[in-house]
Amino acid sequence: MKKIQNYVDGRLLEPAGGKYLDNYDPSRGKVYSLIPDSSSEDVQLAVDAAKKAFPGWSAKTAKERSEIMNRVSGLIHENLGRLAEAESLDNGKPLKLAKTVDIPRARDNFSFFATAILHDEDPFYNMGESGFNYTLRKPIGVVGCISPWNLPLYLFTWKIAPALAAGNCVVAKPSEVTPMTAYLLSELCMEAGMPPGVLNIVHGTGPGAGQPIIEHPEVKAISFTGGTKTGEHIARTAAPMFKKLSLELGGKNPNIIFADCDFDKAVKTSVLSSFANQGQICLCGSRIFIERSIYETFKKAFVERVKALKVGPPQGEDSKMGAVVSQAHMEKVLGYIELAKEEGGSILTGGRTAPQEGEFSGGYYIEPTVIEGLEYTCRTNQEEIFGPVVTLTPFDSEEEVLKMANSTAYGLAATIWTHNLNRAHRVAAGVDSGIIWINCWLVRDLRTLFGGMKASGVGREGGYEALHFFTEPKNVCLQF
Ligand code: TXE
Repeated sequence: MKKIQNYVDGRLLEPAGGKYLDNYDPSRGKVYSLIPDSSSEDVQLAVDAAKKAFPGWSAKTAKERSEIMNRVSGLIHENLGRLAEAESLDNGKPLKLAKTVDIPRARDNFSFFATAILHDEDPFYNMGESGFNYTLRKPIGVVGCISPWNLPLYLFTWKIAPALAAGNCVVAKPSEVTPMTAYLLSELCMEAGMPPGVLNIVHGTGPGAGQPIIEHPEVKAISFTGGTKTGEHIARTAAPMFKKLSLELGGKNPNIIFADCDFDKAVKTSVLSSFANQGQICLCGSRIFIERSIYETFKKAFVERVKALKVGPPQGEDSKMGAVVSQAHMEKVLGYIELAKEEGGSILTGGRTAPQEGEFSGGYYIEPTVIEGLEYTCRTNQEEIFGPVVTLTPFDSEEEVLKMANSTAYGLAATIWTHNLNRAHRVAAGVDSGIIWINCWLVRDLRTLFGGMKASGVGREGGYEALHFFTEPKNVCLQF
């Protein structure tokens, strides 16, 4: 049984307490590896290593850091197949998705920030006779990066790359549910010649290994992606210590479809935005609002396409959906489907587990599920399900759909389908979301800001937002 190890001070280490957790393959429902059940002792070793490495790493020029990070990016590319297989096995997502989205994006996260630091500019304000001001950005020091299980290496690197590029040293904890690719990345970092202690990866549970990171007095900033509840807890712990906080949390995203949309594209893309990664992407559009005049036509076309989605073993060539990430998550999602029925919803398709044959019979598979007939205020439409479940709701006016769309505690992403550009920009301005797509979904430019408002988080990731989060800027004013 493969034993994953921590990556501390440039070496692969057993957890100090010698304890391990089971790591499941969700497609078979079986334990296939073990992960360190690390504690504050392991976190202390990692913080000490990061502190020791910080002077050397922050003193390197942007070009020197860029070269090492580009080597990591190149090694991710060279190992793309192996990393994709590991990701698919660990998370349950289709292998094709890991190969075309997750791992290429992890590679690009490293190369993007490795080059962004070569082009970053800081303001200079000239006061003429009185002198001038310049912004001096310094890396923060030792920072904590904590990531979730839905896009494991994609989101893990989305945090550590800007942190490292900006000159910080990192203590990182991937989700205990999907630790494998972060472990494989540590081997690539060693191969790339990343100096010991610059990146440290401590595996374990939230309370066991995550909590010691967020409360450690020498970890000066925390970048977190995960559930809103955990985000609240991290904020409560870190805020009184005046740590910089970046929280990318849950979502309950509206997908707003006007009658004048590009109908075929809206249907096709909505299937993707509803069920990609088994609906386990914080950007998925789980509440579909359709202008009443096309409601029945859209519903028919959408449900037909959803019925055709094949749920199967992740390595299956024609599997469009794989397994959800864990037994606990499957039960959570199925619980919400039961709740939807109690709240008066009717299941148009799906609503059950999708049991597989043979070695995959123990896996966590759920049919893509479409529900209509619910009040926009009911729990099913207000709470994050984070699985292959969407609801359909008709609307009669822009005002009404904005009221419904903005009615949840969340404010992460939104999609708007219309050819009326005035309306597109008006609705984009009116919807409480930090990330908005018009006539498309999940089209990403890494230079753009990324993040949400309300219960979807605090701060923005992406581009220079991320780099600047991981620095302390000073204004220096000089008089002749
Ligand atoms: O996230 P958690 P989970 C949503 C989704 C999901 C819910 C919970 O609704 O059902 O969040 O998912 C670490 N101190 N999203 O349980 O618990 C934990 O070990 C420090 C949306 O996976 O938030 C893991 O590494 N760290 C999200 C990370 O936090 C702690 C994607 C996320 O775990 C900790 C995933 C603590 N006290 C889930 N407790 C998105 N926005 O993309 C936990 N952790």
